[in-house]
Amino acid sequence: MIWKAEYGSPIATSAVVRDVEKRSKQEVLEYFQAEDHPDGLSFWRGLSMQDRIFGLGEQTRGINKRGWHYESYATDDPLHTEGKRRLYGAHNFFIIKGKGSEEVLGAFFDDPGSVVFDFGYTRTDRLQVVVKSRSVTLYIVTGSGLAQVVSEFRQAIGQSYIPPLFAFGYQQSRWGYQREEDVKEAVLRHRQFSIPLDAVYLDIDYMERFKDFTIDSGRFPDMEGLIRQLGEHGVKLIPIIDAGVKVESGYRTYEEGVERGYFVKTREGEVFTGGVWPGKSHFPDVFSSEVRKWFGSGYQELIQMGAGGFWNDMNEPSLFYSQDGLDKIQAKAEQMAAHPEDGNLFLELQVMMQSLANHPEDYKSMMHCWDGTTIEHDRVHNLYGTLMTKAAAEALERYARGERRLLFSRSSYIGMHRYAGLWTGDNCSWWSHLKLSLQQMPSLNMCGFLYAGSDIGGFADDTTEDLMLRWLAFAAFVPLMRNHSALGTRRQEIYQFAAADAMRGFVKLRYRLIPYLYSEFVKAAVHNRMLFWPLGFVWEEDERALSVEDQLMVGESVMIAPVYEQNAAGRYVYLPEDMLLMEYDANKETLSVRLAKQGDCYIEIGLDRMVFFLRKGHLLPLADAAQSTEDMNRRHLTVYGYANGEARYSYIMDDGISALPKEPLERTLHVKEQREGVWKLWADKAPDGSQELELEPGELL
Ligand code: MIG
Repeated sequence: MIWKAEYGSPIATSAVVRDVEKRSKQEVLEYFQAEDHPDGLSFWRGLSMQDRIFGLGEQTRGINKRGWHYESYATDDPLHTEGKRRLYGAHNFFIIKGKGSEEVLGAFFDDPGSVVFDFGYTRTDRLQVVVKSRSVTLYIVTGSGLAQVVSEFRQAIGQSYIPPLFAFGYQQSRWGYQREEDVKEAVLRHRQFSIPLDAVYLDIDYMERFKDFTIDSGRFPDMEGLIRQLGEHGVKLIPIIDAGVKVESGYRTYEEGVERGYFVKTREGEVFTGGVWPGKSHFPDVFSSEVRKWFGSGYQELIQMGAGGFWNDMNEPSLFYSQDGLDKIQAKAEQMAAHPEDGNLFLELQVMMQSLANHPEDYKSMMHCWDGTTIEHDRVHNLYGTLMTKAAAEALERYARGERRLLFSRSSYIGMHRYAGLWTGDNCSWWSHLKLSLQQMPSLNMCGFLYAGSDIGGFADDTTEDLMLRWLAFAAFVPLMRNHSALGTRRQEIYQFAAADAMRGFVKLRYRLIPYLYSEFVKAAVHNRMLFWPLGFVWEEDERALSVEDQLMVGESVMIAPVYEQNAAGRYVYLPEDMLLMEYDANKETLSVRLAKQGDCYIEIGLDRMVFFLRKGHLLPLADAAQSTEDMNRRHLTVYGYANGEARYSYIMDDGISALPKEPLERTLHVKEQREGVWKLWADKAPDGSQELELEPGELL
């Protein structure tokens, strides 16, 4: 059941696309007390000891969000430590699950300004949400179970973005590929080392002085040729686009934007200037559909050259500085120079420097024109990245000839999940961030974001070989499997490491998993389900399962339990039921299986091993490894099953690139064997019109 109540004058964010019944505020009182608060409109309710809270999409901390306070205010903060409260996205949906058979409650606070979620932080027995603007559409979702509440919500916000098949392949990126040769070399070395690869990325250095929609012809003399050449290796090229447009006379995007009044303005009606990578920059006012169309047309050239898609960066929007902020700092520095005896001035200057970026005053001085109405940026801050990405998605629809292309963004609001994915921004090469990535995936799925992933190996700081191995083993199950790292950090392409063989082994396992991952992904999108499930969402009556923070179900058949601690020789795993333990040896590229009993067990997992589990009664189709998705044979499958009697699996096989029909091609893998135990079977017959992919009798393991 889903319904809504409105407070103040809510903003139409387009997060929800289905008609939802509107009820009176009175009815909300059963779930939340609404009252005035110095910081906004407050909604609170008591928390019992047993209440668990899930959701909030891209945020810090665990799967159970209880015990901390979070804020939705999209922020470019590259240090995602435990004490942080804001990341790049704003995903205001959460679920409260009480003990036992109590009703499960979901709530979506639909407002694009600042919203604070105090989940038992100020008072451990209280949950409080404060909406700064005092205007919000509150959606109440109720149901008897966690999974049911999620799918009710997901239905209301519309079907998630489904990227092309190649987006499920392995992808290589590095802030530091500065020239065409760097890109070619990366691809070539993957091929030389037989490391499967489907995409390589361009970071800001391909542009001419960081100008959107330009190509530095010195460093990339023949972009179209490069894209063609990479294509011959089965590799797509994915360029970055930033939100800020460089102020430079003669630069077309700048000139046009100024001339037509397409940039964000100040309160005084001047064009707003903020400093980002290109130096002084203006920001396209993507709240207007006309501006989106114009900004989107900038993507056209690269789309037509054959770029595989785009990643939209810096769209919180991130501001390094504003002129105003710089002026104040300069004045303070001069004051300090004049009064060297006053140590306080130094501290004041230091504080000013530290708060120069993404300054609240700057966001307050930016103004948008939305459907003819002028609106302060701060009021709608969390929608900026979403609308920039909408411009790109609309451009892909116009120019990509009905093909699906890859698109993901750094900043997002619920609603963007319908046309793009996201990556979780600037993590670090820390073990804690491997765990964070695992915990973010199900939370993102609850909010509609299925196509997501974190920078493998970590973006900032130097990675280590063991971290890379463990991260790849986990990311083999993550839709966006991209190795990305920052300028100046240790190189972390797989071929840089002595353990390259084992790393390649994990990537090959990923390719074997693609038929399963793609099927589970498409079904999750079409049927409004999650791809990553915390165990408690599947075994809701199991109190132990409900508190597991470091294992996930991936789709219907597989449970993963990644190792995320340095020097660990293995880990404890909780099995809610008997399962088939599958152990992959990344050096030998072999899978072995054994039965694992319900309960807790310690499992040794060497650095070159990945252990995962197959649920009883479910099937796991695996392909043969391939160098790219283009080379994959998705009809030739090896199917693992742990069951007693018949089993079915609904398998998705389309061309992976054309726009998906509403009902994608689902075929059934049907195991008719009645033998008890663990099967390994083969399917390689084309379904010739029938909806079943026949399985050949296999071996009993
Ligand atoms: O201020 O384009 O999150 O992935 O490599 C840094 C350079 C700007 C931030 C992105 C990161 C990217 C980097 N960008």
